[in-house]
Amino acid sequence: MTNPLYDTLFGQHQGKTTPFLELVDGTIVTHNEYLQLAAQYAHAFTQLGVKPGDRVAVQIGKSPQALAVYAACVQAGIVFLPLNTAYIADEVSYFVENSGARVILCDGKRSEALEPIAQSTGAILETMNDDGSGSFAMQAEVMPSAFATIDRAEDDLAAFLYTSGTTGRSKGAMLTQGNLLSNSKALTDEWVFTSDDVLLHALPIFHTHGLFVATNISLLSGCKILFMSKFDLNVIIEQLPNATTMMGVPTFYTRLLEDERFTRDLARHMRLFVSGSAPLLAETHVQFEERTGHRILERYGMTETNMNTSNPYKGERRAGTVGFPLPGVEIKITDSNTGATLQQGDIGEIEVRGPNVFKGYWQMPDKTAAELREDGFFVTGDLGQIDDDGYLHIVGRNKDLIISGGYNIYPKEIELLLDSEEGVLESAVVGVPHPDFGETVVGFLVAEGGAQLDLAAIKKNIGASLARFKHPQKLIVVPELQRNTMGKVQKKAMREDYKNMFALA
Ligand code: MCA
Ligand code: AMP
Repeated sequence: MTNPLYDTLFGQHQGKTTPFLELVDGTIVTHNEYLQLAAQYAHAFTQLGVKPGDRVAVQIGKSPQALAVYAACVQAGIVFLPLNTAYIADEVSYFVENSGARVILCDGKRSEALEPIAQSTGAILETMNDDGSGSFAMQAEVMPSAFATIDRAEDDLAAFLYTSGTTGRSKGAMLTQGNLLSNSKALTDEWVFTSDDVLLHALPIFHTHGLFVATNISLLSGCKILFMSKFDLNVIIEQLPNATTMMGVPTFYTRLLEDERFTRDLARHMRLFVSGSAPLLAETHVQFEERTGHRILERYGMTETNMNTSNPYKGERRAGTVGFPLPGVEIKITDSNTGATLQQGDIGEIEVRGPNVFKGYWQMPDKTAAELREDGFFVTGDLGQIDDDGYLHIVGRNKDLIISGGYNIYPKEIELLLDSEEGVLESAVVGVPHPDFGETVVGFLVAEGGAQLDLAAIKKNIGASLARFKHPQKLIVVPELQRNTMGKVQKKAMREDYKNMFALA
């Protein structure tokens, strides 16, 4: 094989007029149409001077064309770097600079904001709008609809996905062709995906869940995707009877359960509901089964590792657990301080090893060495326990991270902004339970002696540097931050004290 990822996922569909994407308005994009578009895009990138191994930063809305950019990068050996569409220019600037991206592909509406980044980094700015139009499409449409696939090996990079650190700046997780391929094979088998399936796809395609898990499995199995631009409850309810499978973050499932139109009958044709990216409450699992008769299959993954574990398709799907290691994946529970493997049943750091585990962080050898051991085990920062039957339970996090509606938010990034506000002595940003997003952001501020803090002004100021989903839902002034005897801020205790502030709202 010349390009294992392309040949296995995409190339197998060459020339086939089978449906790949079905849009909400009934439009069908066949596998062949999709691959022809991707080939034109691969030519367009090549024409722009992008070489195999170069990075292309992509911040565009979800569309068939956007998904074809992913295929084009794989076919041309380019490293695909998708970015959350909510990121503002400051945030994008870092990713482009750090990755050395050759091209920034953005929505036409964003080009003015991103142009200075292109100028300062020397990247080429091209546009692609939600309907696929834009400067990039104009160059691509005159290109041939076949492209000679670039040779790649399993160890070559396919994508960079940025993930934040608890202390420093975001890190580019380098994912290889082999990482993506091994995981899509394992998941397709484990979850028994076939070409008869129809996957309801409402996740964004700039993260592992919607991009690699959902899309790669669909490509490998040849199943059709009901392709929605975003999660819209009305559209989901309308389309569910046409689907056999769905993947979502827990917020998808709690929103469905809140709607009385979501009935057993509506879910009658479904074969499988998968949840991940954030903890699914055991009560949601139970309520879902009571309402529909289906047990949600919960799995556990990370940007750096793709999927690690999954509840079984055939065996018992156990609420509050993330199941067993996928084939080829090893999990161990270790002492966070010493790294020593703990006894079965003990709580400790979850470590993972396997073909799914990334190659390291882009140009950050120290950070890579700190998290990826020489023996191949990756230290996840999640705390877990393996029960007597071998199910993995995630019991907490050994990293300061908030997961809101499946999006990761790093408190440190917000604290640094709050601390630099006038009159603020120090701050602590904490994730408190939220009925819709699972967790949400609350900032605690300590004022400098006697200062009166203008919370509205602070909110506005810090908001200018942060994507909307990271904005604190509330800022609270406190006389001091809770600390232990070592002086460490006690976020767990603060979370506990404020755990009902949104639940009761
Ligand atoms: C949108 N908003 C949010 C979030 N999403 N605020 C906090 N947390 C969020 N997740 C805000 C917007 O900024 C906006 O604020 C307002 O909500 C409405 O925006 P809208 O786009 O209409 O929101 P929504 O459609 O209700 O979106 C909620 C959502 C979405 C459907 C839960 O966030 C989503 O699709 N999440 C999935 C994320 C995901 O794919 N994660 C996988 C990561 P304002 O009104 O103030 O402007 S991959 C991963 O974690 C690992 C590998 C794994 O295991 O999968
Ligand atoms: P990310 O950095 O976006 O890849 O997020 C990965 C993190 O999401 C993991 O380290 C976990 O903390 C969390 N996560 C993913 N799936 C689950 C799950 N099923 N249950 C609990 N946490 C999860």
